[in-house]
Amino acid sequence: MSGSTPERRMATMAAHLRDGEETAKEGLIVPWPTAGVAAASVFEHIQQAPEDPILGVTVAFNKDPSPMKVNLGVGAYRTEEGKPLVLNVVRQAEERLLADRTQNKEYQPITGVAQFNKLSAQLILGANSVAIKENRVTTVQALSGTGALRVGAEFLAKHYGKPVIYVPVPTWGNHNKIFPLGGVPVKPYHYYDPKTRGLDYQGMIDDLRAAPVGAVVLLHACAHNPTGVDPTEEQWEGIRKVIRSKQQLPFFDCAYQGFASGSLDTDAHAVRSFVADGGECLIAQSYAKNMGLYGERIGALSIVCRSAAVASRVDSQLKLVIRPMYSSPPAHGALIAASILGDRDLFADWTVELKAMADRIISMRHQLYDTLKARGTPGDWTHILKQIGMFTFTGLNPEQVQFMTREYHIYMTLDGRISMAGLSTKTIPHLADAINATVLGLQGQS
Ligand code: KET
Repeated sequence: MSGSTPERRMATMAAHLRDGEETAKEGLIVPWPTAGVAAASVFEHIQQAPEDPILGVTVAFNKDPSPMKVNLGVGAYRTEEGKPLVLNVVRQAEERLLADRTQNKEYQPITGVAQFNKLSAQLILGANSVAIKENRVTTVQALSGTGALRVGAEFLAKHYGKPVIYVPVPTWGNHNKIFPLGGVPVKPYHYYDPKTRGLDYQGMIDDLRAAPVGAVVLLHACAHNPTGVDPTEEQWEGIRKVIRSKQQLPFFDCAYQGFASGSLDTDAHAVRSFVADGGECLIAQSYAKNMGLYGERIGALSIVCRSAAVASRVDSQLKLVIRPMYSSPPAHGALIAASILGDRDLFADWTVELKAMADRIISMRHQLYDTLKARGTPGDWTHILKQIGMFTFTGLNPEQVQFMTREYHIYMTLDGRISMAGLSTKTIPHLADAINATVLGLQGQS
């Protein structure tokens, strides 16, 4: 109903309620709202919401009938044939679970599958982690990386004074929604320098120095999304020193362990350096990408504390955050991940499959770079080779992106990010043609 105001809606509802009282008195049962009253929805005022900037790209892609369409929007791995990949180790783990007749469908504990939690902490912190040995780490199963961030946010909102979280600019778009909705306002820190297409290290350090003592700082553990730009080991050391000197609280988002370098340990370097200094931090882990378990929604939140006693109390409070939110997490993804993490052979096979995915992405970087060079596309495209992880932050602007979608049916986020994992040897020439055309076309107009 256009022109519906809150006052008018209240009046309509009040009229419905009066009708209801009268018919109740008369002993009649009528559907609500009563017959004869023009049925206006109590939701009439609701506006159509825009699609999500990342997942909406897939929605648009699915509607496009063109046979040449390519989806480089969402960060989801595809094979050379452009198909989603279920890892062999995942299939094997599932077969074992299916064959195991002792498995049941009971509720999991509020914090999830205990073995999964233990193994997840070991994966990110290292099997010989001192913090784990001292029982200073509490880990809860989460609904993938997003759920881990959200539970972490609500925990901080409840128990960390008046929290504020500093996030890099740019960052994964959902950070800016998860934290405020979880009760933690977001503030920006400098991260990416569009001029160099690299890290604005000085800007980042200056902003962290200027941020309040005790502020929470969100750090991408590796393979920064969307830029693909990570600090060097030396720069991580500088960042760590500033954060610790200001008693700030690091919150690592680790959605791509293994995808940056191909090695699980190398990609855990930043997190481990912050834990090795004895200080505290939060870590959100996701198995969506590195085990290809996107739809299973499996991840973990770890909180590294100063003592076992504090960790135990933190754990008890995490339960109070989770119980009214979704009670307890689903079992299947956790059981798959725990089988892989806990079995020597499956774990070894997993690292091989993970490395193969990372290598294919790196090979896509080289092929795209070489093809643009061969086309003579104006511009310096070396950032395609230098950037790390699933994405290339191309530097293309929203008009160029829209042109490529309209004319070439190539789908990507408006910020010019492309998922390298969505490319194949077959689709690279098409993408290079599109980039070439948009760069030349817009240059021609200016
Ligand atoms: N953190 C980062 C940095 C991230 O890129 C993602 C997903 C997540 C967390 C959450 O993933 P989850 O599936 O909840 O474990 N990023 C891709 C998918 C998405 O936007 O949901 C993406 O950027 O395409």
